[in-house]
Amino acid sequence: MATLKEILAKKIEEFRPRTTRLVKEFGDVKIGDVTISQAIGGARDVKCLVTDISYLDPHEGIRFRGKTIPETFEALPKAPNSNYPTVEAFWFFLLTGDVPTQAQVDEVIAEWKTRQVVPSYVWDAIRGLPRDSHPMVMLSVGLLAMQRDSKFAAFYNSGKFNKNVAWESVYEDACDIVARIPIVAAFIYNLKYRSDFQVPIDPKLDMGANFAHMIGQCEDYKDVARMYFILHSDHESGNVSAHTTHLVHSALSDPYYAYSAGINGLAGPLHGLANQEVLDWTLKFQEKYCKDQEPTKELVTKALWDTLNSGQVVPGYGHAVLRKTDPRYMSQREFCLNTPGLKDDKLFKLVAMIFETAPGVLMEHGKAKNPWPNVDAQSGVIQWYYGVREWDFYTVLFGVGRALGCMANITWDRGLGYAIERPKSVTTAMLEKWAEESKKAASN
Ligand code: CMX
Repeated sequence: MATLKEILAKKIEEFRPRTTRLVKEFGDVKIGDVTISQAIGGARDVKCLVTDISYLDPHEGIRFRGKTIPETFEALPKAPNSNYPTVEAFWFFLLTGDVPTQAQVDEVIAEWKTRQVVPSYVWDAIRGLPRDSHPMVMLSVGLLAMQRDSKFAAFYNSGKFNKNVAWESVYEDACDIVARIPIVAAFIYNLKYRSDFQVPIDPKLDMGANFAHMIGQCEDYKDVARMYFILHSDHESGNVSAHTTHLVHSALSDPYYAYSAGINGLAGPLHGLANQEVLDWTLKFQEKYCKDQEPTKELVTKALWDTLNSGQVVPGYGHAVLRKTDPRYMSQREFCLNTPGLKDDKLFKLVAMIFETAPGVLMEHGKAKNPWPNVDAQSGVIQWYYGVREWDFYTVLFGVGRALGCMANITWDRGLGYAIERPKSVTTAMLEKWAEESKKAASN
């Protein structure tokens, strides 16, 4: 049986001529124009990134390797006694586009075990931070501390660096990072919230199950972890965490530098930190409005307007690309509705009420192009229900999942030899000149 790396090597070899031909023969073909509002407004919709790992359609939502979320869950081999695939099966699929056999999944699980040794100086680096540092700072520092192990950096410094095979050492780092990041995340959780009660990995368990085990969670949480990491893995290339990772790696900074930077972007409240903000908003709402009464749509409406009128965003709603409810939201909602206990949970019911109310309020407010919920509007309530109530940790969970997409993408970036990223900037005076010229041309 060919290993994952051998399968990947064959796929990259086969794929390369497609990229080379596009650049060589069709390099001048235009795929879009850039407007002044795109240049000033965060490059929204500018088509200048390429990935085949996932694609985000504004109306349909995400497809991983051509498959929707339900199709992905359906197609992949499942974890033992579970309706969900293992993260390892998903990793194989994300990297190659092939649905792995059970034997191939078992091989990835076994291989990750060999990579799960985190050097003790990583723990020292994290322990050296003030205990009230944000867990995303701890994750970013933990990743950077592991950089000493980078096989890509070692290859670059070996004097034998060769562009054609550079992807192989990125792949090695990528596998090390995805295998180790849940262990680092569990360490941070136990350090911060369980009085440094550290639990060793259980070599019998797959990644999701092992994460549940390490943070002292119940049997049912194993599926929560698997589902959560898969859903948060990838959202095409333009989001801040994926794009940052791609950008930093394009300078041939190794995967540790690149993903530590990606994590720093994920920590922004308009991106991954929104999951912590959603929980914070919802609990503050309960505290302020529902001490002596049950929540109602009228109270939720009032709280939403209070947020908007104070100039803040409603966390968990809106998206730069999506123009409908995020299927990652729906997938988690379905999980809640199918989980006895959770479907009748007070907080879940409140989140469902916000889902019924917020889009109307945002439409009336008239600013957000997409008034529908994104992934972050639903994820915290599941963690809360299972007892992971330290909501400043939620973005770390996002970061564990996002590692899969970012690492798969930069492995392919090197495989296809993507160039250092370097868009061109212009000055405001240039924009004003072009604006005047276009006005004149229109009036002639
Ligand atoms: N609440 C209030 N206002 C919102 C809003 C929301 N949820 N979503 C968008 N808007 C506002 C924007 O702030 C912007 O206002 P200004 O014109 O004053 O700058 C206006 O509506 C237009 O924005 P947009 O084009 O609809 O959205 P953007 O592409 O600029 O931003 C996003 C997208 C996600 C940052 C934005 O919708 C937002 O801030 N949402 C809340 C935070 C959040 O949930 N982020 C998580 C996204 C998913 C993820 O990455 O994890």
